[in-house]
Amino acid sequence: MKLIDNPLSPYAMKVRMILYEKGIEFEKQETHTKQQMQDLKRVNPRAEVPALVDGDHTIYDSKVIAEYLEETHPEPALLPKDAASRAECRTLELLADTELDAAVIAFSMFKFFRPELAEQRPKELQNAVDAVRGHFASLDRRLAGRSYFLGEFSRADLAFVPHLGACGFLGLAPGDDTPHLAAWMARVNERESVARTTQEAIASISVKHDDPAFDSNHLHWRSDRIEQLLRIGMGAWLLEELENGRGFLPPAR
Ligand SMILES: N[C@@H](CCC(=O)N[C@@H](CS)C(=O)NCC(=O)O)C(=O)O
Repeated sequence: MKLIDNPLSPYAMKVRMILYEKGIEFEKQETHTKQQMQDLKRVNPRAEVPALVDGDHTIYDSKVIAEYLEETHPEPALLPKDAASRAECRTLELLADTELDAAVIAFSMFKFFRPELAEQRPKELQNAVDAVRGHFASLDRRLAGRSYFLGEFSRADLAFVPHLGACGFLGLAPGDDTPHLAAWMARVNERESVARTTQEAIASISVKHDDPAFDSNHLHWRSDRIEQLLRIGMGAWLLEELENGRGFLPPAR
């Protein structure tokens, strides 16, 4: 089995953690350069990581990969047993992959990718911070009285880890005002799968590549991330970015 990924992608991180949790042997094919991202298009027409190659089968989108791994390697189970809880688990994973990811990416524009925006657009920065904090508060309420999102550890926990971990990296970790979420974060960070994936992400930051795939002057924009920029008042900025070639959309079919 081969995972085509990048150790910094939250979606690839989720899949790596699932593979480690399930003890599945796999080969990593990391995409660090523009050429590798171009090559990825043959496997995933959206040219996004992660993608999984298992024999003759190619699977992409982290949720689809996660479902495939659950079906082919059911133990240890990362989905709850009953149908209603499974639905809740999938809904939480969707929330992490869509709205939470989009809120964190919008915030990261001010804190990481385009730091000059913080001074230029304080109102929009505040909107971006409020959106992330809104997620923290609602996740904190869900976790009250529970060790994990569904009581027992599940894929929902793994789906949230990379996005919330990124918040910490960006200087906005869940704190004392969201104690259940902060305690959950400390709990999941102790898992081997999470610690290992986080280490791999940190190690990859310092490695420099010629012609790097992820270039902060040429950013990938799609789906919910665009919706979030519109919501916080950055729609005109995004259009300018696309017009100036500082942003791009996934390839059309
Ligand atoms: N819905 C997809 C989203 C994957 C995605 O957005 N991947 C980003 C990295 S986080 C990517 O590969 N972007 C392409 C690029 O930056 O060129 C999934 O769940 O796998």
